[in-house]
Amino acid sequence: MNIELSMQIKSLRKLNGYTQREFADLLGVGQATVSNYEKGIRVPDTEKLAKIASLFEVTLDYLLGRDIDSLSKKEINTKIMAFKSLDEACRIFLRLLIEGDRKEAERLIYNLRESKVNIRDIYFGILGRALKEVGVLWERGNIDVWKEHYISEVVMDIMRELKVRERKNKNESHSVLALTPGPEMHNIGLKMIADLLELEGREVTYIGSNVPVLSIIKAIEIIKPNIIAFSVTMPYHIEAAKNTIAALRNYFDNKVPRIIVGGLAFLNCKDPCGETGADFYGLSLEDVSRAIEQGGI
Ligand code: B12
Repeated sequence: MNIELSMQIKSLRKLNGYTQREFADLLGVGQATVSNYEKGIRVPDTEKLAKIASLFEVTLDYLLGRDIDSLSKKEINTKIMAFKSLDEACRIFLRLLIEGDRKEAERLIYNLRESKVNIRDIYFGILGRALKEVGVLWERGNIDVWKEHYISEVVMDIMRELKVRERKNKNESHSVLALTPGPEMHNIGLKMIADLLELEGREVTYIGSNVPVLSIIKAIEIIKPNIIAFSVTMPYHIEAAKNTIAALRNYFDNKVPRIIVGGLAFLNCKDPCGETGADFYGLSLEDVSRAIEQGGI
């Protein structure tokens, strides 16, 4: 697939967080010109192309969409060692998957890990970021739902394989139960956190989505976790988190393990703990680690 210059400009501008006006000011052109670049109505001249490439710290080849299309598979693998940034690796990974070249996409990730790129960076900086970009492409109608599902599945397979290849630290001091409440299906972000906690040496029981409350209670009685991590993505599933947490509090009374909630759903929520009845709200792996340290029943 040949991603056009217009799409590259639009996607780089968005990924770098500029509005059309801000970007136009940086380039020294009017907003209408940027809009025309992005619609493919107008093509930047060579001077502007060079300026755009340098603003986004990409090569001209990359901007013109030639980077991948002109590279052979072998060249892609060699290039992996010389990535300028995780961002570039992420784009190549996503492009391979959109083109349906799963093998190369997988190889890219495993090669990165073998060349000692940190697993946390691979999870959040490449796989997670690629998924977020998939969300943008899906929203814009640039990729179909099946492709979104397919890419999520490939990402989960890669995560499993990466985890199997890792050596875990031995420090099984705290245990974590991780789940998404009720019908919340977005569970990859939480699985990433769960995997990394496990590799740090925590004992993690990840039970994913759609687990009935009675079964969560049974799990808690058996596992006795120090902390329970809930991930919510859809704002309308905050209610499911709230009901589940209320049921746990009701059943265990004051002996319920500490609870942390996180995920995209809380982005515009002023008081995630108040809304759900959780003890902590977090954005990241570090927030969960901090909550574990503060934890205790
Ligand atoms: C993959 C995906 C799916 C997959 C999920 C597969 C799976 N097993 O997870 C499938 C196809 C099932 C799906 C379904 C739907 N999806 Co969807 N999906 C996505 C997508 C593309 C990626 C999600 C992802 O994994 N992101 C990467 C991870 C790493 O990010 P994350 O989840 O935010 O997690 C990070 C943080 O939030 C945080 N975090 C997460 N959990 C927790 C927990 C704690 C305790 C802490 C401390 C931190 C924390 O840490 C993580 C790492 O940084 C997003 C786009 C996006 N922007 O994310 C859309 C997106 C979330 N989906 C969306 C929608 C609308 C849906 C559907 C309603 C429609 C549809 N597309 O079919 C359904 C709803 C299903 C349901 N019942 O829940 C919208 C949501 C918009 C909104 N907020 O209202 C998005 C944003 C797409 C979009 N651009 O519109 N989806």
